[in-house]
Amino acid sequence: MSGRIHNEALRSKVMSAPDAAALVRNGWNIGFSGFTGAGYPKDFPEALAGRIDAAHHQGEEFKVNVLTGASTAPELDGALARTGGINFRAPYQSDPEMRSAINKGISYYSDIHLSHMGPQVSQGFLGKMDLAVIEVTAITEDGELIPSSSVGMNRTYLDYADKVILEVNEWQSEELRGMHDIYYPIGALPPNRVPLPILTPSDRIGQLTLKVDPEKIIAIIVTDSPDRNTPFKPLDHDSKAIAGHLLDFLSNEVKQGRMPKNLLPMQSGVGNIANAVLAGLLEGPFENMTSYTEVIQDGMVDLLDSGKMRVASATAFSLSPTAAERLNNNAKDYRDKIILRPQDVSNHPEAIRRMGVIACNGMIEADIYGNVNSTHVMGSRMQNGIGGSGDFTRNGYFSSFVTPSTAKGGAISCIVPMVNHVDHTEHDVSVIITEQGLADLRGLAPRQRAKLIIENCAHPSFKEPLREYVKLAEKVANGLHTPHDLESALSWHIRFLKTGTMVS
Ligand code: 0RQ
Repeated sequence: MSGRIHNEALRSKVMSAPDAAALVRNGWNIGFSGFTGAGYPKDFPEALAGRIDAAHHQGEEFKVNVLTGASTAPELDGALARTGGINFRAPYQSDPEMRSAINKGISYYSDIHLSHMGPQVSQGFLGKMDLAVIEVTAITEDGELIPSSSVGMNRTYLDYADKVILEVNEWQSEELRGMHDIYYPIGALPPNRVPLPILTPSDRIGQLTLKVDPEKIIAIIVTDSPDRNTPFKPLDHDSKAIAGHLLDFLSNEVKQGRMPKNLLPMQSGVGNIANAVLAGLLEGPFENMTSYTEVIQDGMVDLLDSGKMRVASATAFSLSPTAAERLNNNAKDYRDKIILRPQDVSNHPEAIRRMGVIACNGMIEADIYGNVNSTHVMGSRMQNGIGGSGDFTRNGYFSSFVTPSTAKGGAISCIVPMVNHVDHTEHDVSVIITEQGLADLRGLAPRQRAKLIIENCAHPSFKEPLREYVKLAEKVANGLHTPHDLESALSWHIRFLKTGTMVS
């Protein structure tokens, strides 16, 4: 019996993962904990996958809808997608098996802004929630839940699901207790919504635990497995160059008096480049920084350790194995520096706009006018999803997008005449950065932006073809505000699909 279940009555609900999976019915809408590979249930999803496989072998229909906070791990998205038993998935995912099921048309996928997910579930837009499966660190004597390494959608799923299965994960440090801030009033629906009283990233406004109606708990599983925790790639030339351009830009903003010396709260997306930007900040001149973001990566833990960053507010960790170990062993030392909140608070437009958050996210491609595609490859294939990038981009003080200027060994230009899909429109994008340089688009009209993006950000081997495109577009377009040649605007993508390269 786990020493982490302090409530007497709930101890009788402990069972094996396969026994818990046997309680699930075909067609259920299931809300799982988990955000960027942290705090997802470790054993139940594999057991459910076994149940789905067994049903399929018997020739029975068995599919479920899988809702999460954001991306999870092979043990959840991978295991369930492999069965072909995911009918519908939302929101952000990044698992190769899940991606394949989406792109083969086996699973429907709805790519919802992460801050919208809570309200949409509460409003019933995604249907009735049958089950919540939530990883926790421990259960208190009075039956409240100590969250684990992510909070994500847990408050909403626990409130709205008919039934609840808990995974008590003994791998998670018990000293995470005290790091969370769960604000309940924000779950109110219109016309009863309330203001979000966060004025600075360090503000604590809620309680330390999640509430659950004990009557809803149908099973408790005890686990002891680590989060996904993938190592970051060593910093390469491109990511260092991109980080350098952003840091120079921020220094200049301070010099111009447009930002305080300690900057404004930083948001940084997932991935190696985002981590490189954080590493750059470690070397940079800024002190006393804060972060209001959704994920805490290694670079941010380093900034907290160095004292350069005072506080980081997020909804989840996304750490390498070494950083996860460091955090797990010293969790209590981070309690006054790290706050984990539900994702409808960490990504709330009101807080992001009020505090003037600096947004920095990865992208697949940008076009010459500043529209950004974060999600689609060659028009139709889903890569991961929009995640929280839209929450921060639309509402931040300014928004930057980063990418190497080319992909697939130089065959693809990440600066194109027209994006093959738009996630962030030209109206929301302030700055585009590649290893080549930075284009500050603020205050510019489309044709002025095009010149800057091509000259500052495109790879040298694609600069001339982009200039040629602009010349042609200005000749044939039906207007000179955002000139396009509609016949060839997507020809670079078509060429890649036909020949394997955008190079003509
Ligand atoms: O493909 O894996 O087959 O090699 O896209 O690209 O360069 O490894 O970059 O890991 O930083 O991801 C936009 C996907 C960038 C990510 C995206 C191919 C490339 C590779 C990945 P392979 P890289 P990253 C915070 C905010 C949206 C969500 C977000 C993302 C693969 O940043 O998902 O920002 N962002 N959330 O080869 C075709 C191009 C390409 C391309 C790259 N132009 N055309 N393929 N690739 N550029 C987090 C959350 O919200 C939870």
